[in-house]
Amino acid sequence: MESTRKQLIDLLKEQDSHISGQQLSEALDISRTAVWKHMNELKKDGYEIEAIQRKGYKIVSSPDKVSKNTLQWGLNTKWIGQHLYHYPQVESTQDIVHQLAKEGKPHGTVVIADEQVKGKGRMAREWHSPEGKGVWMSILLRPDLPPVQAPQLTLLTATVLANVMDKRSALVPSIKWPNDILVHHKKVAGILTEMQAEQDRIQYVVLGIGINVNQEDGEIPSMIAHKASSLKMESGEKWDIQEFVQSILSTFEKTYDSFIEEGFQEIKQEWERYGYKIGEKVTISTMRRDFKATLLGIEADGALLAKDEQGEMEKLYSAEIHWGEGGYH
Ligand code: BTX
Repeated sequence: MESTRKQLIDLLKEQDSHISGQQLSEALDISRTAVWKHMNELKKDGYEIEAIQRKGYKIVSSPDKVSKNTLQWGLNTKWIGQHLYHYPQVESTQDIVHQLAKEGKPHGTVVIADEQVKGKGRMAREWHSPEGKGVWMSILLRPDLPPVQAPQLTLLTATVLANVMDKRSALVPSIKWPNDILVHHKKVAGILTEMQAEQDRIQYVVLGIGINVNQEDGEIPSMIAHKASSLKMESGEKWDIQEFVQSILSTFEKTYDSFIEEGFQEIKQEWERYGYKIGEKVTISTMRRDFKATLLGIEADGALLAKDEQGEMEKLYSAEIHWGEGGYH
């Protein structure tokens, strides 16, 4: 039933014009009445469908609201999002996935919410996640990797987000080490990777993705408005959150699978292609000191590589990067 509906949506989406009930019933191997019933179900889930006699059906608009059904029907993936939970409001999708992980839910389980009231960033920072305006989701991964490789998953996710934004718009995203996606020097997305591990094996990883999508001017809290923005504010266009999430999940699956098979090299190159300020001079603050350095790229273990003014190479695992006036600090 669900897969027929998914095929039906795919068929309708492929067409620019109408597709007849007869064609649909043949393609899906179901009766005309069954096609009609499916159409009614789609309407219930918020699809607007035009039906014209003798011409057939056409999707006029897809639902604005995210739901488990509509997300899964258009999802072309093998393992990610096959278990998917959608909630209108949660404290944090991270906590829900931790819980699901403990209950034994599989690799690729996804939790997505319209709103988070206790969205979290790194080091117990807050992540502003207003209702219906962004992607607030967490993915459960059970990689067969040693814990030292966990930072690679954050870097991988950053390349996936940059790639999808790049493909779907004229925006030029960049990745600020280790986990921010910037557009026009402002943060539009963040990644939070939390891990449960034994000494030499990861038990599971909860990968949190927060993306500001459709906030308008004035909807970003004033405290962070100088350094944060949304895709809509930067591109001038409203984004279809549903399709955006589907494309993130399918790109994630492909990238993750090739990372597991072929290793980190390609991700590293991709990361450096989008890397913010790579090849440029910045100020780096670590626990020990502040110094000026040129950013060179990343290492396989996720460290940031920089060369200081004395020509010394520095490998950084935890640091803040600053530059110029304004912009992100
Ligand atoms: P971070 O620690 O790099 O960034 C947090 C900082 O970013 C905050 O201290 C604030 O200055 C700024 N900030 C807060 N909200 C926003 C926002 N909406 N847009 C831009 N800047 C903001 C980044 O942490 C990791 C964020 C992960 C969020 C996802 S959402 C799904 C999942 N659930 C959850 O609770 N967290 C993750």
